[in-house]
Amino acid sequence: MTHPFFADIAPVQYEGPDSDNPLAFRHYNPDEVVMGKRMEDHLRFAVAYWHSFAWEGGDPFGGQTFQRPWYPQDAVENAKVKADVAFDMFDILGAPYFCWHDADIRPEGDSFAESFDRFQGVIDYFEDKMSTRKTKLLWGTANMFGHRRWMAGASTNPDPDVFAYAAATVKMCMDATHRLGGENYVLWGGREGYETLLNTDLGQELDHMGRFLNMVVEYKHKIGFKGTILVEPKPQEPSKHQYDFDAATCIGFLRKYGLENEVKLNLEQGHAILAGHSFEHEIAVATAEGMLGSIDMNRNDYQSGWDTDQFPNNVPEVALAYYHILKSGGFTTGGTNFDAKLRRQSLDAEDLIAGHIGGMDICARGLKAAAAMLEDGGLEKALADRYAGWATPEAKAMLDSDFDSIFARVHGGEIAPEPRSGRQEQLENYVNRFV
Ligand code: XLS
Ligand code: NI
Ligand code: NI
Repeated sequence: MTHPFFADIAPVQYEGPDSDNPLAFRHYNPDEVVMGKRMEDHLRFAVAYWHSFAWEGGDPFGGQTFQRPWYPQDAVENAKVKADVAFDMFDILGAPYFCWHDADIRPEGDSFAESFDRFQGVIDYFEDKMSTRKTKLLWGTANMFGHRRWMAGASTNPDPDVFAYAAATVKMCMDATHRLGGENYVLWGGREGYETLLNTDLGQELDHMGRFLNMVVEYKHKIGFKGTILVEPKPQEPSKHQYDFDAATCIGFLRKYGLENEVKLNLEQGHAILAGHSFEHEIAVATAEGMLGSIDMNRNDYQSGWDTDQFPNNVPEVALAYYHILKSGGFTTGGTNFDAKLRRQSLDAEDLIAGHIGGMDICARGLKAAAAMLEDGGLEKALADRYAGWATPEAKAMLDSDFDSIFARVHGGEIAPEPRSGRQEQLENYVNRFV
């Protein structure tokens, strides 16, 4: 412990499902082997610096509710206090990874150069800590949505000076991610979208975003960064419409700009819900294209219509998400980042720990349920049965034939479709045996 903030809280241990200790893991047991791999290596949990340490409890109607020893955050010396407390929390949780934006870790300076120097100072401090601690960097990213300069976008800004500022910012963040051994670099286009088409040249903005992302990839290769470049879909908020709407939109965008072999997706539960999808839909779209990179695990409120970034607490939903992840082979460089924050009334140090324990336990239960379903093979078998017709030589040959020959077979009576049950209720009952 380097700071008294968490001094009353011991490192969290796995105590099993019967434990009534509120600060113990009941399901997340890092060393337990699931489908041939340690749970910690499957899930690859990360703590999000912004929600846990930078966000002060504000909402659109009121400001700061938290009181933390690293406030005010615009004081340079407090960045180190914040880092001390953050690394204490990583140790308490046994978190294998963390993630940051530049803006989370240093106060903004009066010029780019001043912000840069402050940022470098914190990265040095992180590097020093990381040399003796276990927590590694899952990904770094740039906050190009908070400051007023970004109000009309970063790479999609009508002002080329803002494009330039964005390029310099991303270079800085990629360099730092590379230096800290980060395993991915994320771009979430917070204001890469528009408020009104009345003042927006949508085609030009998309071209600029495509060129910018190509510059990211060119720079990755230039510096020898071996991590994965990820884009994070979200349909709206803060922009009315965001160009990275959902997984399918991003994949189309990446193909259009020749990036499909270079960039993968970081999918977030809450963003899937905002786009009108389920989380497993987004994951299935990405895995079908070989483009799943990493996930931002949280939960969105199903009524509110904005991004509530709560800790997950629904095992059946999480289980289906991990089912699709495991089915596609699991994470490589990616992981499970808790892009989740406390509620603004949850004031205590203990709440931060409890939020993460709950999220980690829910994910562990989901992972175990997903693994059990895969090992049992019931869904796979049902899928194979449903598509069995396509395994026949006639069906395969049909795909290489043409409409005229197919017409002849159908018209001649050789083919007469017989509808079969989709068995949805039976499959839902099956899933419920595991969750
Ligand atoms: C916001 C996004 C953000 C990204 C990183 O909605 O989820 O937190 O994950 O910029
Ligand atoms: Ni989000
Ligand atoms: Ni996110």
